[in-house]
Amino acid sequence: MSRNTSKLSTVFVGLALFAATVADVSVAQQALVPPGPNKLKFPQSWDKGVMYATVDRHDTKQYREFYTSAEAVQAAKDGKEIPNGTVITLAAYAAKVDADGKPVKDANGRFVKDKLVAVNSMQKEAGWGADIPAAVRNGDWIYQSFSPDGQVNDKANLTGCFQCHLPFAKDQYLTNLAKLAGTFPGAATTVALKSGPTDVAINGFLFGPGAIKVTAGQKVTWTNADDTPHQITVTGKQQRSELMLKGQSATLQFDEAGNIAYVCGLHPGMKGTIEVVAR
Ligand code: HEC
Ligand SMILES: [Cu+2]
Repeated sequence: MSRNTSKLSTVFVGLALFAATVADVSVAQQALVPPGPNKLKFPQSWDKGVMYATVDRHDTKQYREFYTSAEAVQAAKDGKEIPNGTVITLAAYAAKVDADGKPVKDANGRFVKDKLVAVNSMQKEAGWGADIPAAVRNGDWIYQSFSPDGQVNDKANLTGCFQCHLPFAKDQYLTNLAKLAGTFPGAATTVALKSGPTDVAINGFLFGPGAIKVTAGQKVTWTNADDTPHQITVTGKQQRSELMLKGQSATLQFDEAGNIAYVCGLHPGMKGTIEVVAR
């Protein structure tokens, strides 16, 4: 009896976690974390820290740099908890584009930075998570978004920051812990992509092919060849894949005939469709 009860409660906790990680509009609209100023202050001299990674955002035509302290890098390398007092800053730049609006690439095939458009920061201090609703809490990390001149962006959806970073709980809520630790597979590591009728590659922030057709009951497998994590999120349903880091695959099964639209839960501008035909 008691064994059954504890099994059941595990299921409920699992479900609650799942529901909380779905970056679903209705949840976001509840404004669990109010926008506007909070304990996190503008990270002065953010660009004096260690720049530990950069990302080309093909979906939003941005170039991003990540900064933090030498202490945080060392903790990640040692497999330890990132210390309280850590500030991690994401500097988002518009990518330089050509006359057709396509991002210009440098000699290494990487985006070239243009104007700084936002400074997003996550910081951790003992007890800071206590104010955050349990459904979205990220340990003691809190978030804020600033304009380049250090003003709080009071339109920023701070609940969204917590929701998107929550699935990375086992990586201390960082989407890039392996980059911080220096263990991330380098650009030279190529990912083998399958091209069967139910395989979708993720490459350069695009689903390839973007539209596929499967039979009800079939499974679709996505494989991530990008340096950035991705996650399949079916629009209008609570169906969502595991996170995929570079080289990882995830599978979802579609049992009912109909048209499925999906996005990447981490990069909602990435879109794909699946036509599920009856058996
Ligand atoms: C739609 C999902 C999503 C939302 C919403 C989101 N992030 Fe992130 N965040 C990411 C992803 C994915 C990365 C990895 C870099 C990239 O792809 O741009 C990232 C990286 C970061 C990093 C660098 C550290 C790390 O995790 O690697 C910081 C700092 C950060 N985000 C802060 C914020 C703040 C502040 C907000 C809210 C204003 C926010 N994020 C909202 C998905 C999200
Ligand atoms: Cu993605």
